[in-house]
Amino acid sequence: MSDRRFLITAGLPYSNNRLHVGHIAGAYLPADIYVRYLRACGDDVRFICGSDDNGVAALKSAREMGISVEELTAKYNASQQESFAGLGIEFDIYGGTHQPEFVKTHERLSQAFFKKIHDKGYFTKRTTRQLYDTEAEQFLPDRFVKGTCPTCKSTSAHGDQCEDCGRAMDQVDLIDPVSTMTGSTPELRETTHWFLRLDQLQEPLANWLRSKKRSSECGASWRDIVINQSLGRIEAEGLPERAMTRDMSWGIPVPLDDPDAKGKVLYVWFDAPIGYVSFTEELCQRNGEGEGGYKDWWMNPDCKIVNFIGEDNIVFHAITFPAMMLATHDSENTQGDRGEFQLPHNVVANAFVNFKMPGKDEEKMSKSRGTAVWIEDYLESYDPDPLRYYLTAIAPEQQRSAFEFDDFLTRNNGELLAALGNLINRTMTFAHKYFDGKIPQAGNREQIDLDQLQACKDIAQRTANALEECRFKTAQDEMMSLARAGNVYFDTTKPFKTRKTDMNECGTAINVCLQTARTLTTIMAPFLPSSATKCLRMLQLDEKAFMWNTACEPLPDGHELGEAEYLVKKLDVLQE
Ligand code: B3M
Ligand code: ZN
Repeated sequence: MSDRRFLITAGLPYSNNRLHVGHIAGAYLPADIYVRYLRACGDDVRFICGSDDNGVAALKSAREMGISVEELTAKYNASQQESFAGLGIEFDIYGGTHQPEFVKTHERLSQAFFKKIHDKGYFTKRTTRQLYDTEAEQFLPDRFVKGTCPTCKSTSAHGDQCEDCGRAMDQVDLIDPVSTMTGSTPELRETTHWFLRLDQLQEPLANWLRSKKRSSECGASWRDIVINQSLGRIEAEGLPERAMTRDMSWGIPVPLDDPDAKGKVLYVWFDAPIGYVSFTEELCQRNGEGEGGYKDWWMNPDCKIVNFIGEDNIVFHAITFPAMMLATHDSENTQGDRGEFQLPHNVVANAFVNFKMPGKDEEKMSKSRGTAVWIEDYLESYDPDPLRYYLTAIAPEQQRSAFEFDDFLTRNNGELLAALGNLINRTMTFAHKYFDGKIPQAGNREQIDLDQLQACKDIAQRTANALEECRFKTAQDEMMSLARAGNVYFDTTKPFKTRKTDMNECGTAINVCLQTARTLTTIMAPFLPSSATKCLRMLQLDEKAFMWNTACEPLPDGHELGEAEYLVKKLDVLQE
């Protein structure tokens, strides 16, 4: 048992839609691989996720679907949980910022957080002008206003962005604005909001981010994409104040005794990251650890917090949320470089996965254009591991990549099946056919045999090194290189020939192949958990064999094997 503690979070998906492969590749699969690996090292880990239920996105979808926002978010929260379970992504808790069992704790902690920042003087209360829909009797969130772009004059501009020229928009600058809620023309009215003084927090933030750029501690150097979008941004333009409240009825009420706070809720990006904290609290309570159990994770410097997210969430995880946490610092800490909450050890972000049809250019995954591969649909026809394998093989760790269905099939058949499946299969079949389903005698090992056993050790170590550094694609490649080495060994030692000439020599080779399968079982488990479980059955081992330090423990001569099973299936193009 190691003495490391980790709290791992994966970005909270909005509960207004189903999950597609892009979401999985971006945050959830790498997080799950990391968690499985840490657990195999004996680390104390909690894996936290849940749905992001508040904000305009849910409100807008509910309106479009003609159902209540509670119904909508409950429906998608359930659908997300099903997709995750189907892919073997196993959280310790899956909450939801407005789900009935979570909303009370979430509201309490979010409001306390807001109050604390307020009391520390890190909010400015300011009155601005915003568009108000007199029919709906409410201020319009950016996404509920359409109009003409003042720059390119396109008529498909929204309150936050112009769809044509891509320019970010201030809703009050739209020409001829129309409310998409009622179709009426909104009027400008004054409204008051609370702005987080990011400008006052940017110094300690920048210093902290600089320390993450080049960390000597293993696995603590952040990816360039994260540093560039956070530190890079602060250094280039500094941080403006940002409104942390909204005029809306759906969300967490602003907890201030102030008439101006009436009818206002916390900005969804304020309360969503606190979801990580409130779900941790809920988990602690369920585990009987008493109230306030979350502090032992969030305020305990012995625990490392690692956030897994998609690239569009970087700013919020590497600037806004850390700034919120810094703003909770106590008065003795005049530098303001430490809050009550500890800052993340790492923020691991991936780029997007695009979608590619044969003979066409890559494009963004989109519901309306039908260019998304939905997990629910995938799971109707396929097992989880081929997708896990593929999404890690094309992991967008440094830049965007593309999901191509043919490539998925090709890699399953040409890599996963041809290397890993094949080695396990031929070894198991051989052991059953010629060695009575038992591990043959190790016998006299020669250099080639010793080299293969050494490769098991070296590759297990290299896989671990890459996993420690969150280089998942490299780690999976390492694991696969052991399968390939095993096949080369099999082909070179030719047990299919020696069984006719020298049964001892043949036994030595099959023994080494089974030792290789033993190591593979442990080191494939973070990536391909269902396949690894099949290997456990075939090798008649229990789950302790998933512990990393057992990866190269020799299987004794004569050890009884389980039945041979197909590890990887050949996949064909589906008939429509
Ligand atoms: N719901 C954004 C997204 O799904 C947002 C993440 C929240 S993490 C605290 O892209
Ligand atoms: Zn425009």
